[in-house]
Amino acid sequence: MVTNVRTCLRISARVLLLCVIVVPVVDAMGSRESPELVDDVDDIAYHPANPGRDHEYLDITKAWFAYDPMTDNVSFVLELKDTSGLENPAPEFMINCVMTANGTAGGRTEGQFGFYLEKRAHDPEFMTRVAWTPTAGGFEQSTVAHRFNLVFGSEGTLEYVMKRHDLRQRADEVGELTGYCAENYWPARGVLVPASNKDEAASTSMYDVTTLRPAPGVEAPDLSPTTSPAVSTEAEPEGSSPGPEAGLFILAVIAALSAANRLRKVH
Ligand SMILES: [Ca+2]
Repeated sequence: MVTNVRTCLRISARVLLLCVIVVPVVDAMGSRESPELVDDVDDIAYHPANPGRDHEYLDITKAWFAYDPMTDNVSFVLELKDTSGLENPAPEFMINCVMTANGTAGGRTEGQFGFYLEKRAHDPEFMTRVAWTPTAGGFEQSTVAHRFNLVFGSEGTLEYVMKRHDLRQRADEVGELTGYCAENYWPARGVLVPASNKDEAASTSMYDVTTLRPAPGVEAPDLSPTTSPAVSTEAEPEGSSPGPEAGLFILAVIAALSAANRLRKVH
């Protein structure tokens, strides 16, 4: 019996040593336990003219960038208090989540990443987009390929999975997150109540995307759609997506024509 125990201990020690040798050194990014952004809970600003209440999918609680050394992918994750309401949201609400992160190189801001989610009123589809807007070069946006996952439930998340290579082409560091989740009420098509329910959040942390190390043997990052029960959308070809800005523009035009309201035009 004692001999067996000693044998097991020797084997365990060798396995542990092997693990220490094989596992690469990875500079961790963020996680749910170590987020970049932490925002108050139950701090949605509900507008008196907007009938939406208890819409906890607007309540931003955390956000972080995560790194997967097995795929060499980087994910931006936005945690909301409860995303259950997004499984079957009331059609009268147009829902937007917009988060931006600065991209820097050598301490200089090179541009801004934008992470977008939009569900138009009377349309059950969710649209997502990741865009890069350079500081120089006429501020012309480009689309960053991504895979989107929406996890429903308490502390549910919006996740944008991207190739680290695509981030590194544009910046060495990402961070300084700022943005919001908001909704507008459209009781009927073309009739907008211009009053938003909204939660805003921001942080100043930065992540370095150059010093991360992929696992040995990683060659082709996988951005193929998952088969999980969560909502998943494929990356859209560059230039083919109308994007949330286009959606807002269309909504603004319809509202102006129908209600003669003066609305802000968003490009
Ligand atoms: Ca919040």
